[in-house]
Amino acid sequence: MKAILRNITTAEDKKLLAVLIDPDKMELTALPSFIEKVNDSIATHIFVGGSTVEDNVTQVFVAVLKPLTQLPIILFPGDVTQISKTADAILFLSLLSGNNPEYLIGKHIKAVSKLKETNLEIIPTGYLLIESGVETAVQRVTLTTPISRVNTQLIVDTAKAGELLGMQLIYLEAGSGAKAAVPLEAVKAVKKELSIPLIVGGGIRSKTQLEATYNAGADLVVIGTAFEEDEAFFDALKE
Ligand code: 1GP
Repeated sequence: MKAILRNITTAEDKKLLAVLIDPDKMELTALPSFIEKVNDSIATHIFVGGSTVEDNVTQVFVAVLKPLTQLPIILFPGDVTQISKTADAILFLSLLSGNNPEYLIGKHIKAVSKLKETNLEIIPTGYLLIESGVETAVQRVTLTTPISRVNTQLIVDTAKAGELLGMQLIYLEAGSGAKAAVPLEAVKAVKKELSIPLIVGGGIRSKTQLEATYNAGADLVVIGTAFEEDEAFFDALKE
């Protein structure tokens, strides 16, 4: 097991927080001051990615970002065009909640030749989109239907199938800017079944919600929108 996955897997009670930066939503000029806030916060990881980033913008973005932080930079790509050599790792995501072969295995095949040219740590990750009230960008781009938020059994079985297929992480996603985050009941039920780390993201906007998500069993929480909208949220989390 390589360093970044080992660090997530062995974190035990240490609750991990990834700040998600979407290169499509942040100007390069705004990056240094934003990263200063990230470095000074409780964040443990930086995720970079988005559903609709223009071709090759991510490479430039990560090259500017890398010297600004000591935190591990993990690609969270919406597409093959978001692979950047300068990052530390990549979540090799398979969208297990949907039936679109392109997002289950198709894009992965296209990524292989690009990944061979990098030293990125590749982390196989089962990605589950959970219904969050409104249509999300992931849903639009992948043309898949999320799992019903009340169908806890299907969420658990899908996550477990991912683990049995050899995924190293499971990511429960409500979608960026989701109105409703992943139900805590689903987080609890999935955590009970899994022996690999659990990532939860989408629609988490307060310290109370963050703590509740950790208490339900998330090992790593991903937050993007709440930081984008109000950088004071970094300080609120420290209090
Ligand atoms: C989206 O889970 C992440 O992929 C983060 O979502 O932007 O709603 O925090 P938010």
